[in-house]
Amino acid sequence: MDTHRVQLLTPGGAGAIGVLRMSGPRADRLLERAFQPVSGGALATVEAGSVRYGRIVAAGELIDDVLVCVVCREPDTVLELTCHGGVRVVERLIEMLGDLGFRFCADVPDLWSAAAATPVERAITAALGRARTERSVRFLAAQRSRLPDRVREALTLLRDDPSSGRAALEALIAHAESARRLVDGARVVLAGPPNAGKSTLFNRLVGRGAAIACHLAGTTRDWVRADVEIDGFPVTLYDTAGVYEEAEGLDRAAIAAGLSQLNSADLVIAVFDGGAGDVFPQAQPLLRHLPDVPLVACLNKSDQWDRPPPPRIGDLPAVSVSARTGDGLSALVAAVMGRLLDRGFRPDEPCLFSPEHVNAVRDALSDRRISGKAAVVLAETLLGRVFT
Ligand SMILES: Nc1nc2c(ncn2[C@@H]2O[C@H](COP(=O)(O)OP(=O)(O)OP(=O)(O)O)[C@@H](O)[C@H]2O)c(=O)[nH]1
Ligand SMILES: [Mg+2]
Repeated sequence: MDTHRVQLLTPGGAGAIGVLRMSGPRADRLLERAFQPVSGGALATVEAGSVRYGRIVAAGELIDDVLVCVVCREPDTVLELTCHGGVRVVERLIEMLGDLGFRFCADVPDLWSAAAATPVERAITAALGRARTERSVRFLAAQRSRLPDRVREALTLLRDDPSSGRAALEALIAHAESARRLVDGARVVLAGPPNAGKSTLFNRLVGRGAAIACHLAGTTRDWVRADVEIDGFPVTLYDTAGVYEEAEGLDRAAIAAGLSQLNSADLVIAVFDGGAGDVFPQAQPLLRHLPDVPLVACLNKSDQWDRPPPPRIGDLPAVSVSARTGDGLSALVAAVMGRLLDRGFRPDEPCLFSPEHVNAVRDALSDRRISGKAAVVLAETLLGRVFT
């Protein structure tokens, strides 16, 4: 019988996690034979929209730690199982689900409609498929259970009580940038004068010798990139050539290539040699080229200092580190997180993160015609097109 189906919503082996979608009248009861919840009751008693964390165990073998979301129970029971993304793990789960009575089928779009997923739900599931860290997955799992309802509530409120509806929509986009970074990762660029220790710091943050570090100034030419996890946060980290004014020829080209990365950065970590006398003059060539992006300044080589330099560069507060020994790294990570995530951002609170949705809400809220009844109609039409 083909009444119970499983589909793989994520590309094989491309993300840190995999998402399997199961549907059928007794999908929850079938999965229960292999799912051991760590907390909470049986899947059949779980409210639609809720998530359970637990283990998949088959014939005494632990296959994976997973999140199971009961997406809906009408017109069919639909479950989403979020597992680790390795090819073998996903294959093993599909095989196990086959033993339980789920037929594997490859046509994904059909399932989207079966679950009547809204664009918001689709955005969350798609993001789960490319999430790189557990922290991102946890954020998305929380959104999966709360965001669609909160969007629906805000739209209803907008019709009945426009000013409360506006406030509810504003709350949904208040921390959208933080959420986007947590979902899709942040671009963080290391920049500064030659020989300041950028490549050494890059290697320490990456956890391996990905960039060449050397006592000779001008070692880094082409910028180097690595995907890393910093405090559970997905980051694409760039190491760039040292910036100085008198550079010519190849050196100048290398500096220009590195500086071009700054324009699209979410954050720049400016690295200086804290032991090389007054830091302010050595900071000038970089500061002159710095676009308007958040900055964390760092005074490196603290293991060499006889006397600590002032913890500022001009007006800019700076964190002391030793890329060589790792001293001060946790303070640097805290400063980085403080710039990548807004102070008020709560990962378990509903928050829109997809730029398309955030822009639709911004457009609706900023439309000049928003006042009185016309506003309600306009906002509802605009938002309805995107969210329902
Ligand atoms: N004592 C000490 N030396 C360091 C530290 N960080 C880097 N160095 C040394 O400083 C020199 C330059 O380090 P790099 O990491 O290559 O510096 P860079 O900023 O990438 O240099 P360019 O690529 O030339 O711009 C090397 O000899 C490193 O071993 C540190 O924290 N303490
Ligand atoms: Mg370098």
